[in-house]
Amino acid sequence: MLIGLLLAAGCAMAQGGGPSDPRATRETVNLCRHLLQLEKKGFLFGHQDDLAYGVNWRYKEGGSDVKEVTGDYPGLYGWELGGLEKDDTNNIDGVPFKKMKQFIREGYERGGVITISWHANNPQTGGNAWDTTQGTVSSILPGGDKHALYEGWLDKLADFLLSLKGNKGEYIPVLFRPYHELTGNWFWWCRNNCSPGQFKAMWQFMVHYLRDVKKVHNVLYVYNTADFSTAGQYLERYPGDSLADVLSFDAYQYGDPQKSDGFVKNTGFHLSVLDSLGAVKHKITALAETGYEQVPYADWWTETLLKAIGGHPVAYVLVWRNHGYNTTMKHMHYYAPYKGQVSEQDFIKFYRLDKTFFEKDAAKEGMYR
Ligand code: BMA
Repeated sequence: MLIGLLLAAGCAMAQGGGPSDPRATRETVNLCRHLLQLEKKGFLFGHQDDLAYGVNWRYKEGGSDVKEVTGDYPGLYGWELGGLEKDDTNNIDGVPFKKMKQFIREGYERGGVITISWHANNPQTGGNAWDTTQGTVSSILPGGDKHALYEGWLDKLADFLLSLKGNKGEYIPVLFRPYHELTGNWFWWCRNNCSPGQFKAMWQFMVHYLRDVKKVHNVLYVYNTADFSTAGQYLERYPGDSLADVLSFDAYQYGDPQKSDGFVKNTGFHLSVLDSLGAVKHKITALAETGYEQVPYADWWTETLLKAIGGHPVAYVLVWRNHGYNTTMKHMHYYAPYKGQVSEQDFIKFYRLDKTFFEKDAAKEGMYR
């Protein structure tokens, strides 16, 4: 039995396509393989904070704007850990961590997939994730004066990840997307705040600490950039194939897609770079965050987003959260339609396509089997 398992694992490694963690749990290995397979047929549709709140509701049993429109939940759920490092009860967007864990379990048990981001505070200054004080990354590296503090944050992260268990006691696999949009200039881990070497060292330490010290083996690591212009630039801060499982980027629609095809063209270009890198490295590819705030163009789903994705083999596409009216921003902040929203009908069309996998399709696929 053991020899059989070892041979199977060896075989997966030889063919490529297995997770970067040689000790990944069975469900994590299966999820990794399935996502790679899925890319040939279509992609999971994801939504941030889907089960917690929507444009016109908050914490309602069974609530989901996506489900209200399509009759089905998204195939992928995005959750956010900002605030966990401070032992806050709620995350930075007001989601209680206790509830988040329940939502994660519910989505997983129905067959959905989980991805997690982390807008962690600036460990050097105590400011928020958008505090770009120079020197922060070097301060948390081994030997840095905030290293011990940061290790404590990783302890909390590990506790969270290891607390996610399914009905049979198995760990729930998570697509973890730390240090996201790393080619931007707006977070403390971004390109303008550290050298490629420092970024890689930070990533290497995190994975080593979670895997080897904390024994976290239910994670697929998502490498995630903002804009980039060449494959070389995309990979400049890539930590290595043994430390990442998904190649992804974030891209949003701004302006009117009927006047400019910039989003379709740029996203298509970025995806073509990921296609070739993914094929060579046997890595999953994804559009990890996207959307058009308030979706004011009625046909955005099939006429813009779908065209941007084109024939590119992406495993998932996630749109950001349906906050509703945002008092800080002083406008409506949402990315998925709700009942009565102008793009509702087009979203239903998008839902019905063979290549979009919402939760019922994901469950049929059996992402963890
Ligand atoms: C941003 C906005 C913010 C939010 C942050 C982290 O895009 O949605 O309101 O706090 O993401 O989720």
